[in-house]
Amino acid sequence: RIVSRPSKKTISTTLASMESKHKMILFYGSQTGTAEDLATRTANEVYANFGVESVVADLEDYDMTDLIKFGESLKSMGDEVGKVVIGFFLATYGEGEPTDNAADFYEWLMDGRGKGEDEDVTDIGDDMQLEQQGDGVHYIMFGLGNKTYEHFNSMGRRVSKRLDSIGAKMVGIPGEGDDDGSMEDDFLAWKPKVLEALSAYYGVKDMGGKAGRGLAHVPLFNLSEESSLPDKAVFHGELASDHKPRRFKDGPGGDDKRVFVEATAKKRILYDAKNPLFSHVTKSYNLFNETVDQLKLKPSELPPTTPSQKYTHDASTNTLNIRRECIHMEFDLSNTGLRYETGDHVGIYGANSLEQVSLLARALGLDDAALDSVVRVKANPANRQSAMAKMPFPNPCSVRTAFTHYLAITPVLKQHQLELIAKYAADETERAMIYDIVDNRNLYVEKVESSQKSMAEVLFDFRSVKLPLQVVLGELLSPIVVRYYSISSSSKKEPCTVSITAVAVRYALPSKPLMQSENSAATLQYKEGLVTAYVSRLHHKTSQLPTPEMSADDSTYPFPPLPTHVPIFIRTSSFRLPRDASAPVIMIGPGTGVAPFRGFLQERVHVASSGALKKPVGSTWLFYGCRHPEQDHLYKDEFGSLIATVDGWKQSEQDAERAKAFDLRVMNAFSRVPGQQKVYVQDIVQKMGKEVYEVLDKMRGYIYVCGDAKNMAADVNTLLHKLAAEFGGKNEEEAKKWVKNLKTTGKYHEDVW
Ligand code: FAD
Ligand code: 2AM
Repeated sequence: RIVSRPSKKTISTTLASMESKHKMILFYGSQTGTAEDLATRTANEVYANFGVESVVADLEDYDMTDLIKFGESLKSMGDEVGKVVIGFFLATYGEGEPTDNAADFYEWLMDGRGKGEDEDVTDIGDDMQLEQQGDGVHYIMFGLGNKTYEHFNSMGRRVSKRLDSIGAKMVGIPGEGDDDGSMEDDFLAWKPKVLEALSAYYGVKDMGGKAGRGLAHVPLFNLSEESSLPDKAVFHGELASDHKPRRFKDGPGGDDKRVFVEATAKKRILYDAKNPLFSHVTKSYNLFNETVDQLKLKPSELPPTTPSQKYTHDASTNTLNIRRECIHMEFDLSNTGLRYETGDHVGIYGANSLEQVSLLARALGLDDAALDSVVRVKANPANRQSAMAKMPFPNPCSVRTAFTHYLAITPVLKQHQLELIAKYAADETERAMIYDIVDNRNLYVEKVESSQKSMAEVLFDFRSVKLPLQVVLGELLSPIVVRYYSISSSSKKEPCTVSITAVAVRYALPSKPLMQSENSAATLQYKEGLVTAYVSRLHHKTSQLPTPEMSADDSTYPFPPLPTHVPIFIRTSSFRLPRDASAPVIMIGPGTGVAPFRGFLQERVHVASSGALKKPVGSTWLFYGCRHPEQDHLYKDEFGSLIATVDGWKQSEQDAERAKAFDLRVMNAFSRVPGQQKVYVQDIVQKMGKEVYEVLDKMRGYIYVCGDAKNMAADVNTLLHKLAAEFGGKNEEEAKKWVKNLKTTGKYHEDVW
């Protein structure tokens, strides 16, 4: 089905609209916004340091076949018209794949083919070869990846190799960021080297760094107040990609003024990251809500507010008890045209809490009237980067809306943000202290990063800093980025519902005021994750919903939709059950890693119960791990009743055939039962090592691993090598090959984070 898409821009037209002699376009292939953020920071520095205008661009918005044409035209023009550098900031996603917005570019570059504006793949010439057609293109490359994945940074590496092979030339050295270590450190190490190389290539003097500190900051945007706009012309948290108020249907009422375009039979809407569906929550319940993590406090360390859902403070023992909470939440897809497959991910945009917004407002000295004033972000003619800069969020909107729905106001402040803040410090001692932190990575880690100080917390420490609102809104704060969740429902069983299984991120860290002496006492600051805190707020707001037990009663289901709309979209994954349901599957998913396997189990039982299969469903083994059987055991009853269903079939004469090979088992590992040894999932897999090996080696079996990437998935991978040695008699090389072969033949899948 063709869905309208905006026409693509070209490199040539963008370059033609830029004024400086030398120019730069920085393309990003971003899944969570980090690549875009690093591209933007590089663009700003290139402009500030060299006066070279730099545009940041989404690969998806451009017809990248122009890369070749423009290389040729540049060659024929010669250097006197100015030099152009193309930047690539490319994240590697999953098992060495491009991010969604880089997929077309990648396919074209590798194959010499491109996608046109519609769905068709348009060949640029029959099987056109790009060999040597990149001659004239100069580029810089920063790849973003994670060393725990086998295909570390394969996008950056493969694209560089391909560009070099067609004659393009890299300026400076390639950057490689490792999310498992510190992306920020890797970027900061690469940046000065590439700036030096750019300075040499453009033949311009570097005016940036410390030399630029004496210069006043020229804001990228101006703000105008729009006090008389009707409500309908104002954004209230919608996430439209075109950044223009549209004519909407009426909103859902209540205090939520956002308005939504809904798909109809006539008009299909393509819901994606840039245009999410505002979905109703149809069900929500706690899988656990335990008081566990206990932190001893001094009386002075009591956090400012005590929302009872998240933590409690025991004054008699001065203990902060943080609740661990896991939420099962369901979203409605009915009548939206939006579909998913079991194993896909759902992207969710969160919103900041009232408390966080008020805290930042206080730090900035904004009263309620200022927070509710409607503003429009406009290009600042005094800053040449401005005309081409992307609007930071859909506006006009109120400052409160921007802080609530669009901007990430809680993350730890980064060094480059502090550098900009320093320009607005009136007090010299404070300014010097900020620059000390900016110039000394260790000091930054000790003073800011280790306590995850947010913008509000930093501003409370530096009282002489007076930030103009347009700098806060337009430059200092980054947009809220989407978080992904493994869908925990089966599309076959529940085609119109996606569910998530999310554990709330909550912790407390000691924090000291930045301007106080070394010996001053630290206070404990309570912190929480943006999207899981939002999901938890939604859950507690919606906990008047029927409980899961009631949902078994058909008369109470489906529930009336709540006046709650959550921006979501579906991201396709390759984490799929085998097409042939008779193939045996082994699933390993401790903690919330069990999420997709709830969907897998539902699906296997559903297809077996449909009776449509020629062959019985194959063995289905889930290895699950958690801390304690009575505390955080997810979906215990639900899995128990699925097993009971299959056992029931086995007992019945009529159904015994379909259940014959359907060996459905859930095996548990508990790691924190007092008086017992810690048991992890890989321990119980090892106990069944021979059977597991045989399922994979002899019975066309599949293995799926979901959850923690850093330790668990790596440990399971190591175990598979051990099983191949122990039960397959393989030496190290052969075991490696065996595991690799499982992966390349699509028998070994990981969904890890
Ligand atoms: P954020 O605001 O992003 O905060 C998290 C950050 O807080 C961390 O990165 C860290 O910097 C900081 N932090 C956290 N704890 C501490 C601490 N103790 N000390 C210092 N700093 C700390 N999550 C699920 O719950 N269920 C799923 O099914 C699931 N599936 C996923 C699938 C994929 C493909 C991916 C990529 C992720 C998945 N996640 C899942 C993780 C999820 O996307 C979010 O990352 C997670 O929920 C946290 O988001 P948040 O916005 O609440 O926290
Ligand atoms: P722990 O926190 O008690 O160490 C879900 O988080 C479960 O995964 C918990 O029981 C946790 O145990 C366990 N876990 C922690 N590290 C693990 C690892 N490397 N491999 C497997 N399970 C692990």
